[in-house]
Amino acid sequence: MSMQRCVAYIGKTIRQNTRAASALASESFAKSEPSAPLVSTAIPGPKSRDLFQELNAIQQCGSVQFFVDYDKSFGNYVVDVDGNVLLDIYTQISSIPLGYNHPALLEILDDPSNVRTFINRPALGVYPGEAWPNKLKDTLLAVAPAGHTQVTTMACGSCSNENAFKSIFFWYRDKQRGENVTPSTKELESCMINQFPGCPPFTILSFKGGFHGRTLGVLSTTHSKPIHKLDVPSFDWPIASFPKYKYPLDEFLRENEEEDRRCLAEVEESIVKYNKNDKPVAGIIVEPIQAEGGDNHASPEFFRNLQRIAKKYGSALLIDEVQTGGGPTGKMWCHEHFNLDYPADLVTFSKKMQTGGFYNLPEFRAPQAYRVFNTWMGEPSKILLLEKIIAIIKRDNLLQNVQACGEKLMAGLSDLGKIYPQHISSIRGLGTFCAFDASSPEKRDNICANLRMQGVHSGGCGEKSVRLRPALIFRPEHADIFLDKLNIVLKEMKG
Ligand code: PSZ
Repeated sequence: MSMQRCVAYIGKTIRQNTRAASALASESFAKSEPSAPLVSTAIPGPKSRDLFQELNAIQQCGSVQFFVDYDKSFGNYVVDVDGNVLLDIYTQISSIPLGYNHPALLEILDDPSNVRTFINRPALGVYPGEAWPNKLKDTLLAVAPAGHTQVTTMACGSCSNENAFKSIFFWYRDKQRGENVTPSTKELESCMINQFPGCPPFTILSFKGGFHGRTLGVLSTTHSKPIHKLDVPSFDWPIASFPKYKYPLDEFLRENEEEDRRCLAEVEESIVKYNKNDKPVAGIIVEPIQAEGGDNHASPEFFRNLQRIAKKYGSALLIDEVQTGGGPTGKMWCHEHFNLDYPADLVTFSKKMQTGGFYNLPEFRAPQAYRVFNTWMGEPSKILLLEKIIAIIKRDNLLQNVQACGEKLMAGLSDLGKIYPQHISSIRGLGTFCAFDASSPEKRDNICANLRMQGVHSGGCGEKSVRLRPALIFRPEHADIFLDKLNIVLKEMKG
């Protein structure tokens, strides 16, 4: 056998063995999972309600839906403390890629050196461990969006966006400074009392319906619900309309293209206006699919043109992949569906990626140390989880699985939309990142509540949408269960 053929043969054998191992792993995984939902009490049940009283005495916990038994939850099923077994298509607000108690993740703790990573939490910006550069290369950089070689970890989605904004502002100010990047004494003094020129009036353009977090800076770019913003001072930063499409998309091509043009014109007008008023638009932040705001999609053309506008006016483009990143749209990064002319300047992530953080092009690297910094700056044990998660995504072809399940979900939802047009409409999705609209906010809440009593835990978003955020290990048989239960709920619905 020639060397070349020998290498090809070994490669093939490894691939076959890996596929066999993967099939076995998925089979035994499926066997350990409950085969169907089972609801035996109201949800929240009596135990959840008792625990609620206990917690409520300590903190405001009005957002708690039910208490979870994390020992019993497995795979795609979350089990509550009252023993109800729910097919979870909301997965901790879209944050657990491999479901509950995945054996590969549990195995991580069998290795003593991993245990040490869990207990010795470093201040990563000053004392990273020996393995840290390689771990970043093997995980976050191995799955980086094309063109990205720089990554900084952070604790959560909000603080990733906060620090991405700061990186944009540093970049923008240094562009203005030109050759002489040394700040003046006046700048250094005025920044200490929140004044110009040390604190320049730079702005970030965001979109109506966008959600980028709740901390004080990014909250100025969050516009999904008044309750997030009420009573909190905000920056006067530009806000443009995000497309609101008519569905099905192929029936409303002309209208939706016109909608793209309307929104992009608003973006451009806002930039011109703010730039003229000495509030330069240093950056634009956008979700590839507006999630909290109602699963609002925009076309690849919209995003390509948005990037062209950003370039034209010298503003950075920050794509917030906190909810869309990590595979639920069938690609690791949702904006990879858009075929942009250039890499996005910055891409933020958290949720399914286990750690918060952001990718940035080299020119967006903070110009001095300690300018993007905090005590923990991420968490190495989360990278151990991410390392395994990425390996399982590859081993089990989970992105292909997401695409196949997404097609099944969309086909099933479209069928239900035809049977119950009075109840559900505007069915939309990419991969398993799917949603549909109910006929009113109350009806949406009813659908989610009734689905839960049927054993399916879903989530709402926007004004009247139901969103699906299953784990990447959600399989076609889970899609069947969900569609079957939704059919029961819609059949029983009045009005
Ligand atoms: O109600 C809330 O605070 C929720 S419910 C879902 C989220 C927040 N998502 C968080 C999120 C996001 O979806 C996008 C697109 N960008 C930023 C964030 C903020 O992330 P965290 O919550 O980790 O700070």
